[in-house]
Amino acid sequence: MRRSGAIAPCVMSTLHLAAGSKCPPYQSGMMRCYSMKYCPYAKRTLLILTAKNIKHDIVNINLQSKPEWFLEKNPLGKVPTLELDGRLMYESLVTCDYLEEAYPDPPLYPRDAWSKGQDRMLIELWNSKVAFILNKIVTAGGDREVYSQIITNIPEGLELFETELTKRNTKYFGGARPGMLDYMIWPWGERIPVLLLLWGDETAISKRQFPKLFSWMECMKEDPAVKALYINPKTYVKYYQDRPNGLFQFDMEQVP
Ligand SMILES: N[C@@H](CCC(=O)N[C@@H](CS)C(=O)NCC(=O)O)C(=O)O
Repeated sequence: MRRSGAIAPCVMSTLHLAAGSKCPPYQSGMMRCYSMKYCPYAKRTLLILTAKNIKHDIVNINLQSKPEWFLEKNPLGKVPTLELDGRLMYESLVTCDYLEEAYPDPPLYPRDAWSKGQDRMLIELWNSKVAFILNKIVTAGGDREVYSQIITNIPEGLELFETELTKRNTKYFGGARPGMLDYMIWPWGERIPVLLLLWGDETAISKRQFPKLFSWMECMKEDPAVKALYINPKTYVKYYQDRPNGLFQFDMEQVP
């Protein structure tokens, strides 16, 4: 079974390209991912490309000023979008399932059909019970009222995953190694420590409440694909704090 090494199989990554730019030349046979550095959905696809060691390039898109050529590739104008020899595919879960089928090594879903269905179901559960809410909180732009209304809903979602990890009694949802479910939910796991820094609310989501999930987060940070794409909490905080002022710092360096 092949696992990704420490070096990400990304051969090129552009600054975020805006309207009026030219699409970088496409190299025949190369998988390309149109992305945005701070998009959790695009991160899903990048995690799978990296975990499966699929050689790819990344063309980053300025989502505030989308290039005309990008809208021709994806009428929804959203990242992630995959391109392979003139063919295009979008929607994070669709692209990740495609990558799993087209590049089966290492397998990221359980073999058993029922277990695979369960993992897919849990991804959907995370989408609506955790990801959706977390997206709202981190983009609340300092509005404490919005924050306090939404924060009460997150523990209910996280509780389901704490229980699931307890039931599975494994390091990762995928067992001894991260699987598709781990990678699909990680982009929001990476943002949980951001809440504390953004809102200074230590009690909102704590290790005491969610011991299994917190230890899962620590283990995820050791995974080579996660490490290669990791963005630290301080960098997210800077990105999210500037956003409400109309400053989208897509290209900023990581905050040390
Ligand atoms: N359901 C989509 C969501 C993707 C998405 O919303 N991406 C955001 C960036 S995080 C985007 O491209 N937004 C641009 C827009 O909506 O105009 C997926 O899973 O891929």
